[in-house]
Amino acid sequence: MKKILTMAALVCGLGMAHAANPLFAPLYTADPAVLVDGGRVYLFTGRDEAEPEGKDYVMHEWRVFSSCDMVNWKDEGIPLKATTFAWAKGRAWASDIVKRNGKYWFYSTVEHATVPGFSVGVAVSDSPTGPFVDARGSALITNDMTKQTDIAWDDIDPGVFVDDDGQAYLYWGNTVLKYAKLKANMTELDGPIQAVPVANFVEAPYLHKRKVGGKGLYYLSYSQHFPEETAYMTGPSPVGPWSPQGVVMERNTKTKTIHQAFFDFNGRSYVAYHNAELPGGGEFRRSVAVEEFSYRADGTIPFIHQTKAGPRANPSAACKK
Ligand code: FUB
Repeated sequence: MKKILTMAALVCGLGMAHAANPLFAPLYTADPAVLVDGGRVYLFTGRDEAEPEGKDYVMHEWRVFSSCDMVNWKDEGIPLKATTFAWAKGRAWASDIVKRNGKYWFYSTVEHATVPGFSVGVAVSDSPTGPFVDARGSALITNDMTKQTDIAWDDIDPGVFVDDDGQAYLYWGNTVLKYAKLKANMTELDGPIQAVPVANFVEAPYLHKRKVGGKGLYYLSYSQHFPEETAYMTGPSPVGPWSPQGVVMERNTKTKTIHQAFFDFNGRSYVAYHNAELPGGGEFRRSVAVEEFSYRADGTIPFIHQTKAGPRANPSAACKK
């Protein structure tokens, strides 16, 4: 089946599409998450299936695409669906992925079937392209575990990060930013859920780290305001204290969300995000895109403009074909 999809995709230009933003036409995709592994970049997305006049997200599955050069992308299929989580009602919203001890851990938003509201599940696989299975058999975070707001969608958008000392952190949230440590098994929280006051925070928290001036600098990026723009803060540890650094990507014109993921691949730096610039795109028919950028010498991120051209070719000699 996967082979047939790949052939079909080749014919319609998806299987090894030339990178020009937005990526992955004719699919509508959203909420990028990125893993670099074996010299190859794996870009995970949600899939928007709303009709042109749709009034809400229709999202049942996640997709994964991979590239050795940021220009040619291979459709790796559907690594998991909302139905992978038997306790979920559906709604395959934003996700994030990390590799630990040779396994791939996928944290994702889904609506819970019995605990009202959205929740976070964790799935695991031996391969970045799946198939993934539910790692717990139950939600990791449910709406009733957090009390800062009454809204049903405040426990969405997990962003996972494993620090060099092996400690894993999960950030998530809508309206209120939250985080918790994860145990080494990656399937249990390790300590209390902490709320982080961030002015204008909406959603899509994403933690990454770089070495700047010989020291680790932590970047916590997120969507702020609505319609959303991408902002970030920096800090000396995975839990701050955080210094606001401002806006790095402008809001979209055809959808109110933007959902970023920062990553380095083969010596260059990138941000993945979504807009709705594919033909027929709109609020619930979004499309993932990628931009290359360079950090300033002091580690700060410059304002990044959305482009139609997308990244330059960056062939990775280490890429496992
Ligand atoms: O895709 C559904 C929701 O829209 C995500 O969870 C948010 O980040 C926003 O992009």
